[in-house]
Parts: sequence; structure tokens; C-alpha cells
Amino acid sequence: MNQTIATAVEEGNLYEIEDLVNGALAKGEAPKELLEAMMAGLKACGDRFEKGEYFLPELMGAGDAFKAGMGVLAPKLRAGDQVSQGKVVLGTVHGDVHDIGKNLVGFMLSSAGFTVVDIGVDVSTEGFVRAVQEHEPQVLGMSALLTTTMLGMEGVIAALKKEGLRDRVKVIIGGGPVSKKYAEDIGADAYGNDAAQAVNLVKGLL
Ligand code: B12
Repeated sequence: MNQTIATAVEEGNLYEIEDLVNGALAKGEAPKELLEAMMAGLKACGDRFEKGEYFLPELMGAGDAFKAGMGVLAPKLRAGDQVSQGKVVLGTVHGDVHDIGKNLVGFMLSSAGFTVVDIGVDVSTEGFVRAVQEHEPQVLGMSALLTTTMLGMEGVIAALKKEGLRDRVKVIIGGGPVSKKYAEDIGADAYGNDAAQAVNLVKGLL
């Protein structure tokens, strides 16, 4: 793994990350491995936050550095042009502003040929319902990174039922605190552990 890039993300080195990623690409390092290094950096930052060594500004710095690195990597990771395989609406649930994982899921899905409608972060229950009504996706994906906000997913599923939309859309969920069991408990159709798995999940549901 490219430890320099992992450390640059972990330490929120926003000013050097692009040059580091460009330099590694120029040396022939694989984009997928550089993405893994950046993800390891985020994880390390989260671990230090958990231990009380890092605080909110460091989390924000790591998130920003990840996004800047992704700006360089994304075009290299993207597959060739494909015909749309179906439509997926993606959002992060109410009260939650974490979007790096959701964006990665969206990126992988669009690279695999799906049309992705990203409705952003801190999306209310009504916001999810409206998006399903408006965009008529085959799949709705919800992301949550906080144990508190993941509870909102159940409300969205209940609201979809209430509006008579539940049978028209498959619901997949993901994010750090979410699990397969939680997906089963709240009546989601599937749980995805990572962005690559999300592609297989969606393919399997259509
Ligand atoms: C960066 C970060 C932030 C940034 C977010 C920037 C951004 N634009 O996203 C900022 C600084 C804003 C932030 C804020 C907070 N954070 Co924060 N954050 C993180 C951190 C370090 C990384 C998250 C991340 O991007 N991971 C990398 C991505 C790629 O992984 P991922 O999100 O898990 O996504 C993957 C899978 O889960 C899956 N997936 C995700 N979504 C979906 C959806 C579907 C449909 C599918 C199929 C799959 C899928 O695929 C993704 C790609 O492989 C984590 C630590 C960690 N280890 O995760 C803490 C972490 C999530 N944060 C935490 C906390 C506590 C907070 C704050 C409450 C801190 C505070 N005191 O204010 C606030 C809450 C703000 C809010 N209301 O949302 C805790 C959560 C604890 C908990 N279990 O509830 C963590 C775990 C840190 C820790 N170890 O304590 N944070």
C-alpha cells in the first residue's frame, strides 16, 4: 500500500494530496490501490478520533483530502461508456452529513453503467419519498455513518409503504454502523458492505 498517500489523507494534507496521487499514477501505481490507500488513511483518522487523539477539524481535513485525491483518481477509475443499466437514487439520511462512502457507491454504480441520482446528505424522510416519486428509480440507496442517524432508515421504509411506493422500488442500505441484520430488521431489500459490493447488490436486485 502507498503509505505516503494513506498518511496524507490521515493528516488532512490537502495541499499535497493531488501531487502525491498524480506522482503515484505517473509511476504506474494502480488507481484502485491508491483508492485503497486513501480509504486506509480515512480509517486511521477515524481510529485516532475514537482514541481522542484527533478532533473534528482533523476529521474534516481528512475528508477534504480524500475528496481532493478522488478528484484526480476518479477519471482513472471510471470504466468505458455504457448504456444505462437502471436508475438508482442515493442519499445520506437525516442528521448525517457523511458523504464520502455514499459518493463512492454512486461513483462505482455510475462507472458500472447505472444512472445515479444523488440527492445529497441530511435528507429528510419526505426528501427520500419525493425523490422516489420524482425519479422513479428501480433502487433507492440510503447511507448512514452514525448509530443515531441510521434509525431514520426505518422511517423512510415506513413512509414508502404509506405512500404506496414500497413495491415499486428496492431499498438497499449501507454505512459503518449498518449491518445485514439491521437491513433485515427494518425490511430493506439488501445491505452493502462496500462500494464494489453495492454494484453486485443492485445488479442482483434488478
Ligand atoms: C470523514 C469523517 C467525518 C467528516 C465527514 C466528511 C464527509 N464529507 O463525509 C465530518 C468531519 C463532517 C464528520 C463529522 C462527524 N463525525 Co465523522 N467520521 C469521518 C470518518 C473519519 C470517515 C468516514 C468515511 O468517509 N469513511 C470512508 C468511506 C469510504 O467509508 P464508509 O462511509 O463506511 O462507506 C463505505 C461503506 O460503508 C459502504 N456504504 C456507505 N454508504 C452506503 C450506502 C449503500 C446503499 C451501500 C450499499 C453501501 C454504503 O460503501 C462505502 C464505500 O466502500 C469516520 C471514521 C470511520 N472509520 O469511518 C468518522 C465517524 C463516522 N464520525 C463519527 C462521529 C461521531 C462524527 C461526529 C458526530 C463528530 C462530532 N463530534 O461532531 C460528526 C457528525 C456530523 C453529522 N451530523 O453527520 C463516528 C461515528 C460513531 C458512530 N458509530 O456513531 C466515526 C465512526 C468516528 C469514530 N471512530 O468515532 N465525520
